[in-house]
Amino acid sequence: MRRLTPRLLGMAAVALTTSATQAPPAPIRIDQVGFETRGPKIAVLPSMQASPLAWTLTDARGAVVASGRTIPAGPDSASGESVHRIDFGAFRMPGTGYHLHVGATASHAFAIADRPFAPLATAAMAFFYQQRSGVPILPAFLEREDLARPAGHAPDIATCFAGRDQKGVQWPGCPYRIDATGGWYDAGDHGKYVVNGGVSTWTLLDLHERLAALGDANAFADGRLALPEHANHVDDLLDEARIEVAFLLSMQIPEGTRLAVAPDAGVAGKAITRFETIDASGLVHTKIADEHWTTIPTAPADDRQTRFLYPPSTAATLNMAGVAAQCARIWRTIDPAFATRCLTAAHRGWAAALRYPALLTSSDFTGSGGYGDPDVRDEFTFAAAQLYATTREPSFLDRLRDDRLFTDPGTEISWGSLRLAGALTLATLPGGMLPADDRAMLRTRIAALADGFVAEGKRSGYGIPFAGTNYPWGSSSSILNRAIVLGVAWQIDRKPAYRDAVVASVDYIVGRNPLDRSYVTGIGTRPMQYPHHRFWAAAADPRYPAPPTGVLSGGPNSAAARELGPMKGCAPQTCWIDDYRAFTVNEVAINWNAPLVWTAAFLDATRAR
Ligand code: 9MR
Repeated sequence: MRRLTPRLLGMAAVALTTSATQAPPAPIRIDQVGFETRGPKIAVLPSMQASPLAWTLTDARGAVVASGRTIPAGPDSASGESVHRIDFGAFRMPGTGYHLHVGATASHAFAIADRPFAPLATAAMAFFYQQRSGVPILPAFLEREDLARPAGHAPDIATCFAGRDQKGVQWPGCPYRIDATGGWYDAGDHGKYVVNGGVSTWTLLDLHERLAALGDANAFADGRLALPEHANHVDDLLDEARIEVAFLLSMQIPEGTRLAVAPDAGVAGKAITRFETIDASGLVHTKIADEHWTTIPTAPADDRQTRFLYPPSTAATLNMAGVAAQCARIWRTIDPAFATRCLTAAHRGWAAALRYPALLTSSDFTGSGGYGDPDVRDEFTFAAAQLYATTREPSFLDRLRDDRLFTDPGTEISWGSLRLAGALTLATLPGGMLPADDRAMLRTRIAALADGFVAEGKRSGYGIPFAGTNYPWGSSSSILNRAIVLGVAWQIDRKPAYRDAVVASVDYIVGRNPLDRSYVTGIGTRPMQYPHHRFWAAAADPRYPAPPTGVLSGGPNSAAARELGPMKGCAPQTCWIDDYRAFTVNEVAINWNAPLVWTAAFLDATRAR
């Protein structure tokens, strides 16, 4: 695909944003999904006033039902504003058509309801069905008929990349092909990446395990989601996650396979000068993807690019091993044969990664994302954690202790950082599965991390547990992944501040932000409308559909967007534009929607009853 120059993006963006048919931004920022009847209720008002201002809350008939004074929070560098908070949590009357007012300014209309986050969780899950590869996307399971499409990449069978990469290195290819039909497309592109599939699937499977522990095991019971598998007597969240688990397994190299690999690939400062033939049994290919970027629009079935397998890596192998270990314990009773397949794959992957602990990913190929990760220590820890949780084999516990996971669980979850994901799994294993002192230490450290996030929420103008000013590519997920940590901390120790911070994170995502945006399509008063996606591409070509409901934008990207025309000089939380060409801020991805599902489902499961 042609990458945009800042100049092009700037021009295009102006045309698009002026043609948008949406309510103008409201000066009082709220969660546009609504508020929980008995949950926290915080709105934010930018104002230079140093002293508190009077606010009122009106109901659908315009009657004042609550009032109070704003809490000035002062200047905030993330938003570039000075802000006041409006805390109306004491008001607990469900209804619709509420407005907040300060002087002559008002919020959008909003609702107060017992379960505002349930529809968000369901809509966010629908994304995954629609990202499926290798199967037709059928009208019966869609909100609109125009979202249906024929199967893409059916089948998706490829051999290893052969030819020159961007740096002129000649790759030798391989004598075999792998059938990797199925799985989910990663994002707006048609690549399927094991590394990003790993964190996304971990997130959904983790949610599944946690919902049971939180007393809401039926949240996604069979029939709850619109899926072809909706009547197979298996939990629908698991049906969806299995699509990707199967893909991850398919990317594993069969026993007895020899393959030429580049030992210097991905090593900083080193060029690839040699290939070495190894026993690649059990390693996992990093991705299956197009040789060249396709343009927007391209429906998956119309992709005419050559697809290749890209070299195996230690990171991909350990992503697969960790998720396969999760699979082995979750499907043990549901589908024992599948669980056994998963466990075998996990052990084979682990053994292969130990044999080749430093096979890094080359980011020098065209046509697909890099997902290059120079540090695979956290992937080892993650896989060991999942394998230990499933097998309780002492060697994995030894490894986790050597890795010092119990004293240092990590600080963030992302596609390239899985240590904390492993830690969260272990921290809530049933008592007795981990030695008591390791467990206690780990839980203390996770609580400390969560306390730090809560403290950041107090420093952040918009009250989110992310006070920094570096908003990376996919910042929506950076915030929601912190919310996952807070949710797990709440599961361990029910401090209201932990859950409130999860609410604050979701509030931000669906409207309580300086752009007064819901970053989720079809959700809220001013949702994102023009994601970077090759099929949901109505903005590029009216013969293609507009996006479905429930798709999360990557969100503000301070690093990339500051350079772009209309966003030049933007404050971090405002470095975003609703333009399908702006892939650094407005793409959608499986690893971003997954934490949206997690947090929305967590809030619904743990609502005050
Ligand atoms: O989410 C990824 C982000 O962390 C990286 O900075 C960025 C550039 O390498 O790539 C993002 O992932 C993209 C992937 O490479 C290809 N499919 C779309 C993903 C979301 O933009």
